[in-house]
Amino acid sequence: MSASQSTGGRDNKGPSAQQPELDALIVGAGFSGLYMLYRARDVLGLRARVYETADGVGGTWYWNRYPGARCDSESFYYSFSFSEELEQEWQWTSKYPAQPEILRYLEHVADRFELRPDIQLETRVTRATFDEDSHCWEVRSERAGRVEIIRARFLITAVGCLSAANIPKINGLESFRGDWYHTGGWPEEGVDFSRKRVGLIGTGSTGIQATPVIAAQADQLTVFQRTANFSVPARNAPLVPEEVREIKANYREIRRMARESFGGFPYQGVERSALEVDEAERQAIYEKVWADGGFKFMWGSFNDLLINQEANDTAADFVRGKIREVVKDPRVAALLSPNDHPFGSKRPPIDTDYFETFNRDNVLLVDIKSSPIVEITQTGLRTESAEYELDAIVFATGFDAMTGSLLKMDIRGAHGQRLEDKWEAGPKSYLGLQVAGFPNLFTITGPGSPSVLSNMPVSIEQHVEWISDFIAYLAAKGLTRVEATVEAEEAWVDHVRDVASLTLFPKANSWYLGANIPGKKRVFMPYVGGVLPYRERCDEIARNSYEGFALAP
Ligand code: NA7
Repeated sequence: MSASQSTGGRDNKGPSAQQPELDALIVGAGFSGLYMLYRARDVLGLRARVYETADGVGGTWYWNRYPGARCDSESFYYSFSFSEELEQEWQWTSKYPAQPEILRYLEHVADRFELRPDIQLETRVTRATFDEDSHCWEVRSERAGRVEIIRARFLITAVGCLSAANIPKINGLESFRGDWYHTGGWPEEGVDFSRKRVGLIGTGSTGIQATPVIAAQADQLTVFQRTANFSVPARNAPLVPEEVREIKANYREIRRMARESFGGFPYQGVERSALEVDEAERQAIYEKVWADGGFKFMWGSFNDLLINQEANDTAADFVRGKIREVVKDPRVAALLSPNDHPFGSKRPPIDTDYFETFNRDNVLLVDIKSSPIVEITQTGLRTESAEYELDAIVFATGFDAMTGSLLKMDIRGAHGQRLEDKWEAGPKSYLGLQVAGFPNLFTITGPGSPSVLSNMPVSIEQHVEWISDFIAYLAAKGLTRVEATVEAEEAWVDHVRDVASLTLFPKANSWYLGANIPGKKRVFMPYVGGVLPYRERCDEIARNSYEGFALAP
């Protein structure tokens, strides 16, 4: 099947029906973009290309090189499942892989499947416009100061959910004489904090990972905390040969379990409420999962922590108790104890010695909720009540999650509608895969899909495979235009909201809701209905001749 046949090329109608240079333009070279390219090019035989802003592949794992950057999911399931050879030949070295190891893995994937010739690095998409005459996307990009324009039948975004850095606007930053960094754009050569007084703003997963590592290196670390966060010990450890053998022998079953689970993790969830056991048993269960470490504290303890406030309180109390046990200064322990959101309603960090770090003499915790930051000065940072001398500032302040990286591309759909306008009141999407009014655009792990609430590679593979199957279906039928209907989109958006409202998630000011970005509409963006039900719904839609999509020749 030739490429032009494969997407039903319209071949004879003059300039308005001009053939696109590409069948698929994929934006982003992280997990999603690499696999999408492989499927589009090597499985479907399409003319496909990846554009990537960075000068290397890796996406999130290219950019997030901050000290302590590590995956919160275990290596053996935070990885691709599509190639058994890849599974068998790659050696993970630790339970929770550090950033350099994941980056090496993704570089290996790019090399192994010879993806690099079709990946154009240092290329930033600056506008994408749908051309109704040719049913193509006209994509404008910049590379080394030069503007390029290319036409593609399908535009597939693989831009990640946490890629648009949130650097808070704080007066005086430009006057700061020291160095400052955002964790999501860390210098490739690293940063040496020895003999430095470092200020770190933000106590999400990133700040919690970075704090112990920076504290061990710097002269002084001051952590500026706006909201105290729950965190569970990771209990990271090297993988021993026996474990590796066991994992490699059981990969098919591991992958099946992950795909058929709620969150994309290859573990059985538990079927018991935190309220159906007595206090002694509950504490014993929490102690066990706390000792095991990681996300197991959430899914391996009780099944109602995210839907029942009373159940949740038992987990929150347990974690607060642990913070008091670990942190020697009761005043600091109290400040580190979250009290304004349910456990797990913000993305739960997992850590290595986070709370312990506040027992160090060179670490200071500053509460910027009661005394907010006023300005950054030439020599440090000033809050309402004190001034701090700093040589370097680290912004661990997160991302304009889920929508930020999509909106940055200035996507314009049918009739010139801008995605930014369409999403003014919050993102709307059918299945998190397509947006009504934006034909031939597919959004891998877009808002409205499980994405950030799941083990990402599982959700990424599901999306990539579903999109590939859809494109193959369109090609087989000679169709060149596909668009989610407004009705299907509205129904899905309602469903996403309704399911979220059954949970405790909306009670937190989290980035899931856009609450971290001033002015962003408060809408719960990911789909909380679970990886398996979501997959089943997507598959059912495909079986029903892609109901909810309008298809045209
Ligand atoms: P997060 O989870 O969004 O955390 C950002 C942190 O920065 C959080 O503590 C915020 O406090 C704080 N923050 C954000 N803006 C400000 C301002 N303006 N002033 C002070 N403090 C601020 O980002 P991460 O990078 O840690 O993690 C992102 C995801 O990456 C993570 O969930 C994993 O999925 C991987 P707040 O809580 O909003 O009061």
